[in-house]
Amino acid sequence: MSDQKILLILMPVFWPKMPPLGINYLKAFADSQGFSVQAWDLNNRFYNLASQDLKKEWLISCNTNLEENILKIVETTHPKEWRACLKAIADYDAVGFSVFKSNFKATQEVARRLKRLNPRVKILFGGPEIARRYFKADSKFNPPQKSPGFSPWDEWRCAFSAKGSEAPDFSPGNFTEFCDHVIVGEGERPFVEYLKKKTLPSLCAFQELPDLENLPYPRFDGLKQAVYPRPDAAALLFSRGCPRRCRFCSERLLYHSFRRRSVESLLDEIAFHKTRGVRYFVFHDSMFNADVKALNAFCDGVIKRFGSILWEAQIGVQRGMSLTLLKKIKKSGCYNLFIGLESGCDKTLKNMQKGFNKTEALSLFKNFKKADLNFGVSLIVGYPTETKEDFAESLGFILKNKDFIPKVEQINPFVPYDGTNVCVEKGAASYQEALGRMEVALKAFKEHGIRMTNAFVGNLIEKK
Ligand code: B12
Ligand code: SF4
Repeated sequence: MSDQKILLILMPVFWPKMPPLGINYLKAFADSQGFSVQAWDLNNRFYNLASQDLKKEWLISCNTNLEENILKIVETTHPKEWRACLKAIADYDAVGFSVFKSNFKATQEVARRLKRLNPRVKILFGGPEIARRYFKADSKFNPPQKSPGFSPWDEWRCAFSAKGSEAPDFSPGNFTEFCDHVIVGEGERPFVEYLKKKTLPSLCAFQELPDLENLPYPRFDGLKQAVYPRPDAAALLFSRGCPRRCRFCSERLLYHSFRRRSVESLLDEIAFHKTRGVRYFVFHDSMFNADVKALNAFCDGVIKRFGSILWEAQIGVQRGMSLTLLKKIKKSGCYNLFIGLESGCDKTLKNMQKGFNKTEALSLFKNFKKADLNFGVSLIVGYPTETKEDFAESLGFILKNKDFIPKVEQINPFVPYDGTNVCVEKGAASYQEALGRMEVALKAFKEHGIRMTNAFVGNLIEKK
């Protein structure tokens, strides 16, 4: 048991529709180790207080303007609530923030204020934006060189400058002013180490649990599902990481190793959610079918224990996805799958290191149709090696096979992500050209009656 008061926070702006997994997984793990910590979803709390117009803005991804101003907006529209909230946070001994690109600005600002209100409070930063900044500085981290009087910020900067790269940009302000410990990647181990020792190195990177077999799942103590806009839905994780190494992918950078939970534990979690009125199960795995055998066992387990449940997930084109398995997936209640196709051109697929070709993709899509499974594909246009001819081939593949591709779920121009290793070749499409290709594709999809998910069209393009 810790004698410290510990709080985990998710600041706005973030997707507000379901309880977030990050802080709640950390809480569940800490609880299982005998510690008592609180998890506050301030994103949801202030989303619920927002006006209808602001709520609409909240749902727009990459809404840079909102991301930069959200704290000001919250303070202006709900000053009393915000002041009380800040005061309550400052009363904790340690506060861990879950940091995404979309809440980075607000998180930094709150952390800075907390340090002013209570200089003794320890502040921890973890989450995907921290991982991105780690890779931005250097994908191969050098052990910090310690000398007396070194601050964590110096250690951090020194480690990166030793590699000749820039220190991560935590501007404005000095990092040490407001953050004591930075956790890159999976948080459970370093967080519990902090609870046990009341300290940590200034930077902990990729200290992963050896396996997730019986990883305690979030119980959302006392939290009513009704406070979320989708009260009948819950997010779940079967696995963390991805065994594939697609060049452009930022997901594969979040965890070093691919691990998954036991089927039994996942089924128990589903049973637990059913008692809370949850009907829709949304898997947040990077690649839900990375372990095809486990997927098979999951479907068998669902059918045996519940008959069927309503579920959706993101999968890859993968060998072993037999028609028998697809029919089982359907029988277990799957209502939608999101497939990372990315291109219909073999050269581009190879350059992306996707691990399959278009013939394999098409054969899987045809079997989806036979199994009556609903799905959509995601596409990237203007990948750095994609020539005009490659783009035409990719688009042609979608149009020719529209009877087997029910929906384009997501389409975006290629955007490089820190830490990924995309090779830019001579003659590569510029971002402007990529945007142009997206317009051409959208027009063609419309003309050919191909369905699209509007919210995911160009959703990685920064809105100013
Ligand atoms: C499902 C998902 C969505 C869903 C639902 C969002 C949701 N409610 O989570 C939807 C489709 C809506 C979505 C939308 C977007 N998403 Co999204 N999404 C995901 C995905 C696949 C899973 C999120 C999840 O539940 N993870 C599981 C939990 C357990 O992991 P976690 O939160 O990272 O927490 C762990 C660690 O990070 C760490 N940790 C986290 N916080 C803290 C705090 C402390 C103190 C410590 C010690 C540790 C720690 O420990 C936790 C447990 O191990 C992730 C990628 C991924 N595989 O995680 C992307 C991801 C979060 N999305 C991302 C992005 C960019 C977006 C979009 C902007 C665009 C898009 N099209 O994807 C929009 C933005 C929406 C919005 N307005 O906020 C990026 C964020 C990058 C960044 N630098 O912030 C990610 C990381 C994908 C990626 N690799 O680039 N997304
Ligand atoms: S299969 Fe998907 S999650 Fe895995 S590396 Fe490729 S793009 Fe990333």
